[in-house]
Amino acid sequence: MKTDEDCIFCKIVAEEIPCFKLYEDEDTLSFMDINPANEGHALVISKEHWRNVHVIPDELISAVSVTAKKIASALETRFSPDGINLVQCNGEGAAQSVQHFHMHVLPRKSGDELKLNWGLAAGDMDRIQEQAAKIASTLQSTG
Ligand code: DGP
Repeated sequence: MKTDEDCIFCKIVAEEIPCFKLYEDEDTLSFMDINPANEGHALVISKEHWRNVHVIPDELISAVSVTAKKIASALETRFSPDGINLVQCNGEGAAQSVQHFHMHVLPRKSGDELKLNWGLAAGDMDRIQEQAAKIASTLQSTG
């Protein structure tokens, strides 16, 4: 499998650093974002290291999309947000900060005025862990 030893997401895939895991299958992994733009902000990544949309193989971007749909459904069931964005950033001008293909699953509140460049503020880890447990249990009960 293609990996990059300097990549933080490859280290999460290799379990060298921890994450609040929501779901995994052969090709994808989903976990909570530790710099959440909103409550319940989750990430879906390809396990293989591909930098962006321009290079990731079709079957892996498809697999990431299917997992993102699954996570979005669990967020919808558990938290009933006012909306959900799927966001995927490529390149400096698009505010891509981690150079490993990933999709953001972003619950929205009406009027939150979330901007695409939402910044990287540290989240409350206890709160993120609590949300992760709720989402993971919803995923288990809904398949
Ligand atoms: P982007 O800026 O689109 O490349 O998104 C990268 C996201 O990854 C950003 O919202 C913060 C998040 N992130 C960065 N480092 C870590 C980490 O070590 N663990 C987790 N769970 N998320 C991370």
